[in-house]
Amino acid sequence: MANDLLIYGMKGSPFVRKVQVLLAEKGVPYDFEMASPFPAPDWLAEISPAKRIPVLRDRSIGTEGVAGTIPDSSAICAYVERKHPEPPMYPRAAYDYARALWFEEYADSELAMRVGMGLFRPMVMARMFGKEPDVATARKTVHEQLPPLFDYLEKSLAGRAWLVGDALGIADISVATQFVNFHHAGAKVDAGRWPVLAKWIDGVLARPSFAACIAQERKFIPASDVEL
Ligand SMILES: N[C@@H](CCC(=O)N[C@@H](CS)C(=O)NCC(=O)O)C(=O)O
Repeated sequence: MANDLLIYGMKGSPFVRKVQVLLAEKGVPYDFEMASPFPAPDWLAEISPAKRIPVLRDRSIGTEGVAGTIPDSSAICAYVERKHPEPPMYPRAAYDYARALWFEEYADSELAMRVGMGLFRPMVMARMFGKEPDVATARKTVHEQLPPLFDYLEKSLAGRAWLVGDALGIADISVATQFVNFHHAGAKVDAGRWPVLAKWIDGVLARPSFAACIAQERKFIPASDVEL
């Protein structure tokens, strides 16, 4: 029997993984259908006007066309939280709730732009599309673009187990999923310079929810041997 929830997307996308991890943490089963936005076929553009992945379909609402679909990982995660509230992945208290949304937005924009365009595309996607990796761009991203963001995350995590509140939540998932792509590109957070961040990344990515995604992705994203 098909599950109610169906994710359209590609494994390896940090936004697709964000949704997969949230569902896994909640123990919600889902189906997965491969959909590439490079370029988006007409049926995908219809349900994803921005021509991006992931898109969620809730089959209990609609099984064809736009009915029952929601584009955008943030909208999808918020929907899943309402539909499956336990365990909560968004803090209850107003201020913590807003802080969690801020970290989600920061990860999805600032961090994603640098890791995605400056590292994952030049290193991993270049190889996938049969091109030479652009190591110079990747090194500039790792050594010049990302350190100020790592400084901010190091400061935000000081003395805490999680980015917001006292349990893993949407803030941690959104930020950590970007570090999976960072690792796929062959980069490593310098634990001497950012000890708190490096430890937090190791802990979050070791959770079964993330570990299962990473193991699947490793099958088609070979480890990089280029020193960044
Ligand atoms: N804000 C969107 C971003 C999704 C996104 O950018 N996905 C990438 C794949 S990782 C995509 O579909 N890119 C298509 C393109 O750049 O044309 C979300 O959170 O879902």
